[in-house]
Amino acid sequence: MTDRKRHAPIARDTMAYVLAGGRGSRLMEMTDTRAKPAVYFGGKTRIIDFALSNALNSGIRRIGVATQYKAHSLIRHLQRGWNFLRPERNESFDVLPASQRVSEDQWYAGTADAVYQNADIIEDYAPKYMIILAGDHIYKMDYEIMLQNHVDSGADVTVGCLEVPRMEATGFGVMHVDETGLITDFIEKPKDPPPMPGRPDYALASMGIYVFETKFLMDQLRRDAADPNSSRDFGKDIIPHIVKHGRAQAHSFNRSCVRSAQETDAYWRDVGTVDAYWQANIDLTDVVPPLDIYDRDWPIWTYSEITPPAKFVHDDDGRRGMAISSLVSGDCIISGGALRRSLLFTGVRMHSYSQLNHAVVLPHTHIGRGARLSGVVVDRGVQIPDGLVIGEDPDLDAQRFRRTSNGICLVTQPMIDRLSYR
Ligand code: ADQ
Ligand code: ADP
Repeated sequence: MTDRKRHAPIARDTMAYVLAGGRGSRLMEMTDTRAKPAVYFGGKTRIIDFALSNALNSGIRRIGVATQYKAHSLIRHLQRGWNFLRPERNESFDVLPASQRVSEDQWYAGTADAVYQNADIIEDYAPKYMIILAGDHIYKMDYEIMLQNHVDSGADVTVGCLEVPRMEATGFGVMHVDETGLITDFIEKPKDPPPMPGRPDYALASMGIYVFETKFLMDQLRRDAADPNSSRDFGKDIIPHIVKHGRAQAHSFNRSCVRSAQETDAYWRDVGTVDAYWQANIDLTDVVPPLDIYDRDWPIWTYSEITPPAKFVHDDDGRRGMAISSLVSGDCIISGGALRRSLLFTGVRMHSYSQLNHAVVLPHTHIGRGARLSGVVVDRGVQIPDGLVIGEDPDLDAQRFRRTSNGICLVTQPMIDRLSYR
């Protein structure tokens, strides 16, 4: 890392607590076997690596990850890639599966409960501050700036927020703030989101990121746990309660988003649908993508297999192995196939005369001879049969695969297996 960062003690006195238990059901079959934070993104990384890398790059050295839904793949990834923080250096990395630690018949009821059930572990580490994060968004943010903002304002809680088009705000917590940034009202997932003053088409949305002093947070969680009407959720219960009875401050993502020289916009994506997932991956094939994953000042850490280089086999018999405007990961062999505007994760094999166009192909997938795929997301390990065509006949695609209203097809192995029975 360069000298862009100076690690002030405030980050070292903070624990990042990443909520990674949700399924992300709008990603359809991609989250049948893994939680959304474990979904592959960008060629080498998984979605959760962004929040974890932000924490690490911000100077935070205590991290807890609460898992629940289909956590095996996520836990394996965390153990392989994120287990380097060391207790002897006052660092810690804890994977905290819902394990009925408080009551024997309960999973994490909601996001607040996912913290409350591990209160003893957190209090044992005694960090002065807690930053609560969601493990399912793609963005680069310096949390240290938000932590400093929290300390400076003396608020009870600081909520990360961004401006979103008003009609897209129905899936968020939406807030009103006064001219000092004090949150005066907070509505979780409003049907008709209130606009920002002077900007009728925009609403101020919560990113689901919160900073608290640990002691205050624990007091709130205990109070909430005693309330039989609470759903034990930050967005539904904890934050609205503090807005009403205490001081909640908004912190704009724009103030602490990390941009490299090439990035122009503050980039934040909830890649929660097949369309959004496909688009955010394909965006990386732009000449100047809105998200710079090559920024050496803000590396996205991950576990990655050790792989041989990608290989392109191009021969004189007209079998052309080539990639145009594409990202190709290690251990891919493009043997006489061609890809354009596509992203291949590790270990993809493309055989002769196959073609990929605007394709996102997850690890260890085989693209059979002469297959032609465009506008697709192909799940891990799928064996695409020789000659299969996707993206040219909408009706046929919709019968065979998970086709979105934008015409993107999600392809999984069970869908391919069903083809051979027809
Ligand atoms: P949602 O997007 O609906 O709203 P939610 O389902 O509460 O998010 O999940 C937040 C995070 O917690 C996700 O990373 C999810 O994986 C995880 N999670 C969910 N349930 C969990 C559980 N029981 N145990 C452990 N982890 C769990 C929230 C806020 C909104 C805000 C949006 C921003 O409530 O106010 O606008 O995030 O995306
Ligand atoms: P096709 O793509 O024509 O169906 P193959 O996938 O068998 O055929 O590969 C053709 C060529 O690609 C091989 O002769 C070899 O040069 C290269 N190749 C295929 N697999 C590997 C591999 N595992 N390691 C190195 N080179 C490989």
